[in-house]
Amino acid sequence: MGPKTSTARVVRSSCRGCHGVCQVLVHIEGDRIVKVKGDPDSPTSRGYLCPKGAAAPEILYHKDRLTYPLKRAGRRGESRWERVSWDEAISGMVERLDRVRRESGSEYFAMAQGTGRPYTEFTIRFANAFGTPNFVGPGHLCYLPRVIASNITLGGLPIVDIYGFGGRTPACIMNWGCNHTETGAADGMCGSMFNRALRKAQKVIVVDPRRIGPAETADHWLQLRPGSECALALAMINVIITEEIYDHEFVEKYGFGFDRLAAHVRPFTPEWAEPVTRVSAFAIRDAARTFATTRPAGLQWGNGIDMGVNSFQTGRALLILMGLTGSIDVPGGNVFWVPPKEIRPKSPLIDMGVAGVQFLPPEKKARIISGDRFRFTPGCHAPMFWKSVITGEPYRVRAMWIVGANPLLTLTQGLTIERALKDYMEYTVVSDMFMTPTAQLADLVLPAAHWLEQDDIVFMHKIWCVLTRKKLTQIGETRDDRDVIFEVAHRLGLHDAFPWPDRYAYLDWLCEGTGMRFEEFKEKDILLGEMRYRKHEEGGFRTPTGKFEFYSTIAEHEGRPPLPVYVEPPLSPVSAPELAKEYPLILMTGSKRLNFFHSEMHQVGSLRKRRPDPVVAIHPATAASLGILDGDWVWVESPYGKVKLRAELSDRVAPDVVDADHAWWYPEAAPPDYRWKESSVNLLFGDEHFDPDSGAEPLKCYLCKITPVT
Ligand SMILES: Nc1nc2c(c(=O)[nH]1)N[C@H]1C(S)=C(S)[C@@H](COP(=O)(O)OP(=O)(O)OC[C@H]3O[C@@H](n4cnc5c(=O)[nH]c(N)nc54)[C@H](O)[C@@H]3O)O[C@H]1N2
Ligand SMILES: Nc1nc2c(c(=O)[nH]1)N[C@H]1C(S)=C(S)[C@@H](COP(=O)(O)OP(=O)(O)OC[C@H]3O[C@@H](n4cnc5c(=O)[nH]c(N)nc54)[C@H](O)[C@@H]3O)O[C@H]1N2
Ligand code: SF4
Ligand SMILES: [Mo]
Repeated sequence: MGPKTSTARVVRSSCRGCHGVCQVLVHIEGDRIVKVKGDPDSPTSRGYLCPKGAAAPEILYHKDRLTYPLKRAGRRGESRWERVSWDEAISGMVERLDRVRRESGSEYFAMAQGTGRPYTEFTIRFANAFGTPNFVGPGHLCYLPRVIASNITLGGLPIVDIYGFGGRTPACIMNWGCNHTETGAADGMCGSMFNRALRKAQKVIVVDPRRIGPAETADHWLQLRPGSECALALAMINVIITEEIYDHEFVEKYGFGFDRLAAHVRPFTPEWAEPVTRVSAFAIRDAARTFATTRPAGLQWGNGIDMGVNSFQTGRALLILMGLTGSIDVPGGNVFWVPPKEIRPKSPLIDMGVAGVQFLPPEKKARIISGDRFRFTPGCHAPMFWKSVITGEPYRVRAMWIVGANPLLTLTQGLTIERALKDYMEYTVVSDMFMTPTAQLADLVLPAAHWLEQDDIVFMHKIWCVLTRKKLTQIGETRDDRDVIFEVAHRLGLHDAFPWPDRYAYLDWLCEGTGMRFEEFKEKDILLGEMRYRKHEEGGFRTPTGKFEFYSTIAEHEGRPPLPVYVEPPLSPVSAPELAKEYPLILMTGSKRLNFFHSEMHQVGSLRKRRPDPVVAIHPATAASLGILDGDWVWVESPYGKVKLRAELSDRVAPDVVDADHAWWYPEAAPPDYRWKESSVNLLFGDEHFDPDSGAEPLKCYLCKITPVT
């Protein structure tokens, strides 16, 4: 770094290295961003900064950043590109999309996105305005199972009250299939604030097949068999009802269908659950008692429950635990944050059905590729979508726009996706900050702005506050995705859905209630909502009965089980004992790592240094029996594929469970492949097992075998 100049300054902003609720201080010298630090005065994150946040300048200025639009020059996937102007890029795109719309109909265009990002409401808005129901993303295996279960049960997704505006944080925290120590700012809260709440709690229960950080000091660590969590939850419900340690007042006043629940769970005793979950009946009883009697209690859940064939029902069972213990919307329980009322909610212009469940209207449902196979899932089920591009059934989409996703790596069926993009899709646009194996198969690649290049009002998770983000620099010709979406929408004549002249007018409109334009509002840094608890005491819950539905009337109406039932994972030692003889290990994948964000940041030196290779954690005894030493390269093989990772001997997993990193590619290797097929664990999954409600896939409970690479 050069000497400090007189133009050195520090600007407050908010990080977006992950789902982003950490406020940061950005150090700028001249026109160069030199450092990002945590903001000690931030009420959301209190100075916390993870390595991804600290690496922001390194990412921003990375030599591999895409800095101007690229048009395919050679054959598709040949990695020959020609630089074009933005005007040429967008004109070409508009012409193609318009042609597809005129010739075939708007559903022949698909919009794809990865995880939730700052522009999410715009990609969905664009798809809706264009008229396509085919919105494709990873939601079916991330977050959506929990969102749907929550909407159906109590009209919205409750969040653990770790910030404690009602004067207290939870006395008991049950941390279930979630690892905030590594995942930082997921689900609208900062991981370090979650850890602080854990330290303050009298009792901590961790439910995780791995001995994660918080399990070390927890009062109860239930090391369940991956995929068996619904059975465990049912047994806890059984204990809490049988021993009458539930919150009678909440159940009687605000609950619906309690008696039917009580009858339903009678057979699901801890003794029933013990062989299913591998957690002793004693430990289940003990933890259930702690959770029900140490109030207020908060239940923090995560991806551990999203990736199974039973995810929706598991979500329902966990919500029932929250309801039984009267934790809903009480200080220190599981609450609904109240965002600042001066800010308009960002709206994706989506069709909302009963109780906030996003049922598509019949005419759209009739046109969506995935039909109504997964009753509760909005958008198009990704695995069905990619398959349809190859088979042409029920029809073949002709063009797509992938904004911020790397589906070759992060979804299953990467080889199908590769073929679909390479050989069948007529026209693909990818917007990204970097070239990726997916972007290499596009016809047009658009360079996206990094968060240090974005002006924004930040409230993806609609929590208790709104943050501001500031555009502090400009690298090459990168553009904010939302500006590009605006321009494409306007040129396609979609003015009804995009009535603002540009995105800044939209930002002004969002903060109109503050009496400020965005330029002024930007300087506020943060705006807090005014928290109110027990909102159901006035208005009830947003469900058909107005109650907390232990018994789901919506599920019943849709012909789905109205009370949670346990379903064994399709590939497990129990359901597939013959297969398990050849593939004896239970495979968990995608436990997130602090230094990467899915397939992102593998090209960032300071982050890659912390984990240079993809890793699979194996119990030392198992490794010894296989002749594997710590650090050896090994093959991880399922009936569907085989990938190479490095063994890490770890007694954090059970002897027959292994835990493999997901979304690995080697940005330093040659394009267009970057050796992505070598180590991407998502190549190990078949395409026949889905949760019938949410469409989720069993990415955290599969079968594999491991052999040394010789
Ligand atoms: N086996 C297994 N697979 C998993 C998981 C697992 O646990 N196990 N986890 C799943 C989960 S939870 C999710 S959400 C998905 C994530 O799936 P994805 O969202 O596809 O994953 P990423 O690698 O984060 O992002 C893809 C691309 O977005 C680009 N990007 C980042 N920010 C921006 C931006 O602002 N604009 C644009 N245009 N591009 C941007 C990145 O450079 C990257 O190339 O993966 C899922 N895949
Ligand atoms: N550093 C970093 N942060 C991230 C991300 C990232 O890629 N990197 N991704 C972001 C995204 S999109 C998301 S969705 C969140 C996810 O955040 P988390 O929910 O914390 O994600 P995971 O690490 O996938 O899974 C959490 C835990 O589930 C456990 N688990 C696996 N199988 C089972 C099971 O069968 N039952 C139970 N009870 N537990 C199980 C795993 O051992 C793991 O400890 O993180 C976000 N934050
Ligand atoms: S946890 Fe997420 S928001 Fe916070 S510093 Fe890290 S990357 Fe940024
Ligand atoms: Mo996710």
